Amino acid sequence: MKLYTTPVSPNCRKAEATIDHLNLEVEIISKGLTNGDLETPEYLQINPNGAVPALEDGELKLWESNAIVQYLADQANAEAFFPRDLKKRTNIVRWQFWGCLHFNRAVGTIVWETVAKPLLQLGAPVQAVIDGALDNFHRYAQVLEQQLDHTRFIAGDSPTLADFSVGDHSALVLLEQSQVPLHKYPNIKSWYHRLEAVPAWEKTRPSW
Ligand SMILES: N[C@@H](CCC(=O)N[C@@H](CS)C(=O)NCC(=O)O)C(=O)O
Repeated sequence: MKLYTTPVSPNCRKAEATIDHLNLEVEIISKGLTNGDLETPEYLQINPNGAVPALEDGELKLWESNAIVQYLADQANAEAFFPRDLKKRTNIVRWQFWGCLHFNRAVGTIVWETVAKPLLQLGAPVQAVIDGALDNFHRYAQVLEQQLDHTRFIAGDSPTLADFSVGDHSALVLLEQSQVPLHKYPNIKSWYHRLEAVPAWEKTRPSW
């Protein structure tokens, strides 16, 4: 298998950490985000969206990071990480959808403005965009905060795909300049730190 990634991308970290966590043999191919690498005809054959991550396994060309990590977990028969039991699995998938559509979208917008844009020299943060995303962040953070009242990770006391998916922005969020108001959500803050201490997650921490 081959995984196409780029440094500092939360979606790519999620896939790389899953590979490491499950001890899978996958060739990692690094692509530039802004140098045209993702727009070549060859790469668009792999991911017509011109985005990373993308996975190749023989004839299969798979894009969308949550689909990729589910595929990887099933390759590894990772019962604790992505159970085949329908109720347990659906719970995890539910959090992945929720992250993608709600929580991570809010978090991603905030850290894009406050961290990624300055880092990539793509212009100054736009406060109105940050404020709009903060409204959504508060709405959905309450849900996660409550979920983490009694468990160390989202779906229980050990990490699952739910944590790798919902927590994929951890490194950016935990930077002081991120402006993500974690002081109001102590469970989420502790959970982000707990996730950062999972060996596979630690190993894939971006270097700035
Ligand atoms: N929903 C997609 C998002 C993929 C995505 O937007 N990746 C970013 C890097 S985090 C990217 O490749 N951006 C380049 C671009 O959109 O031009 C996923 O989960 O894989």
